[in-house]
Amino acid sequence: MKQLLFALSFLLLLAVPAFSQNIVKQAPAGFDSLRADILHGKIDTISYTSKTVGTQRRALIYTPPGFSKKKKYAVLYLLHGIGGDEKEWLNGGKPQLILDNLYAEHKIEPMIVVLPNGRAMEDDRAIGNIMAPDKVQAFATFEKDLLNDLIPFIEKQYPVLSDREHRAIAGLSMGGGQSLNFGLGNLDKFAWVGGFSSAPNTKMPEELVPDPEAAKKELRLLWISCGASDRLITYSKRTHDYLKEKGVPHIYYIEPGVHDFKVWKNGLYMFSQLLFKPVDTSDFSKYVYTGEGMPPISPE
Ligand code: FER
Repeated sequence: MKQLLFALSFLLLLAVPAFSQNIVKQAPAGFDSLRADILHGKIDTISYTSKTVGTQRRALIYTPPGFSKKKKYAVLYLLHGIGGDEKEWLNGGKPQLILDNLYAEHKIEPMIVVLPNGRAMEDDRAIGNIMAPDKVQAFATFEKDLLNDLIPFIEKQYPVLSDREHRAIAGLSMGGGQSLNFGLGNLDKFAWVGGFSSAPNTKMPEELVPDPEAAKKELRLLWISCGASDRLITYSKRTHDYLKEKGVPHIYYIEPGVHDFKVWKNGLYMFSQLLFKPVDTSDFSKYVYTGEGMPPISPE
């Protein structure tokens, strides 16, 4: 009996590393540190005419290391939360360092990242009562600004591939809700969609994905992640539950954490590595958090 137990625990010891090798890991320490020994992308501020709002509107744009006007790039539209503006990711998330480091390790495809201001109204600053109804409404209005004003501007001014297969949208919180709403609502425009800690502006699942068969056919990647201790997790969970019921492939990644940039930066780190590459949906089950601080969550 003792021998049997010994043999069994030995087998188990062998099995644990083999199992965890199949799990996609979170961002390692240093993923967001400035490295002096590598090439860096560039951040510029752009200004575009918005017919939707009737103003000139600002956005930031990150062009990757080695950017050349002679090449053509895929584009990721990366959206901020309710308390932020086009600079929120830059101030809180250091996306340029995360991406620079991933390029240095050949882990991502070349892409331009556009950081818009997702509050489409005349005064789009994150001041006063950020929860005021007109300000919240402006996050929905941004769908028109994005599709009719910003995307055409980017495609005119930058060397980008303009088909849906080369256009992604992702965001944090209000921007996560926007990404799910706009991405899934415009499958002819976006093949890659990600919501990090998506907010209550996320449409109800039946409205978000009224035609699961179309979503299955058109989406290359649908990413939904959230911190396990974020009180907004219900919006990700209800979306995941519906998608699972309807058999729409997606990654549902729950990690320890709250409603903050630790989760969003890791979301960008993991999501960006999947973009604009062949996708095997059978790999989606490898996105399970297995580190300390949380019991493993079944991908079911
Ligand atoms: C809300 C709670 C949170 C809400 C929006 C948020 C519009 C957004 C949070 C964020 O973007 O960080 O009730 O309603």
